[in-house]
Amino acid sequence: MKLLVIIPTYNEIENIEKLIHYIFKLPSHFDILIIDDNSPDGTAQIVKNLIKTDYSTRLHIIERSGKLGLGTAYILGFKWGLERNYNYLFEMDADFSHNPDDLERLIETAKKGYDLVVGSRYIRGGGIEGWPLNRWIYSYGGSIFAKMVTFLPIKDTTAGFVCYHKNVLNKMNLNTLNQKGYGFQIEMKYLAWKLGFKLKEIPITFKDRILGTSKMNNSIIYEAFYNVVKMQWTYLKGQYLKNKSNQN
Ligand SMILES: Nc1nc2c(ncn2[C@@H]2O[C@H](COP(=O)(O)OP(=O)(O)O)[C@@H](O)[C@H]2O)c(=O)[nH]1
Ligand SMILES: [Mg+2]
Repeated sequence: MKLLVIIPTYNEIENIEKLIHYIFKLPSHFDILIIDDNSPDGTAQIVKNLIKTDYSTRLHIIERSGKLGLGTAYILGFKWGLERNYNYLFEMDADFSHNPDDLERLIETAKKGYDLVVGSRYIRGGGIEGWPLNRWIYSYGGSIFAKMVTFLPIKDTTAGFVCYHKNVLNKMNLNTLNQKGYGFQIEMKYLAWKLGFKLKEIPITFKDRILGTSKMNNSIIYEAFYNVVKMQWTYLKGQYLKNKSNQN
């Protein structure tokens, strides 16, 4: 069984090497794909050195010319992984907010027969450490808002620590998913649900980054609110799945 962890990076030089070593020491055999957007701090060079010296078969990098956003980075990563027949593909941040040990719990749960497993901050047993109140309100408020508008049966709709069975991604028309940040995360779960896949949340503790800086900004949050409404509206008009799913 082939497992691929996709990690978008923008200025993660303090985190990336340690994270890669950590993941490769886990009991399961994960491969890693880094999508770097020409980080000015030289993140890509660190990864390329590691590919040369230690991990030529398991570690991969795609370099883009500039900061093009999280959503498009993941879509590129999904396509890359599907072409290479990975069975399960993971989304994960580079900054240790997501505990790499939880990758094992995600895959364990997926193997029980779930198509999409979400590492969830907002179910019993999950949580967030180190976020200021306003950050928490945006995130939790956004999650509740998305649930209220769409009825999506997921508590942490903006979660970014996710395991997908390849069938889920194959069924999606990835080219039509053009949202950023939070909006992208909500839509991935919404579409998987509407396509009839089995979803499951498991509790995780999300820790705010210790090193490096956040790339989140208000425009990404506002866009997500607007797009949730638009998504549900298009669905109710009967046009959503036609555009967003593959016919095959
Ligand atoms: N390739 C790429 N990675 C990004 C971009 N924006 C954020 N990231 C990465 O996405 C992950 C989450 O971003 P982060 O700044 O930690 O967001 P936060 O945790 O919500 O504050 C980190 O691994 C970032 O390096 C981007 O535009 N391009
Ligand atoms: Mg982060």
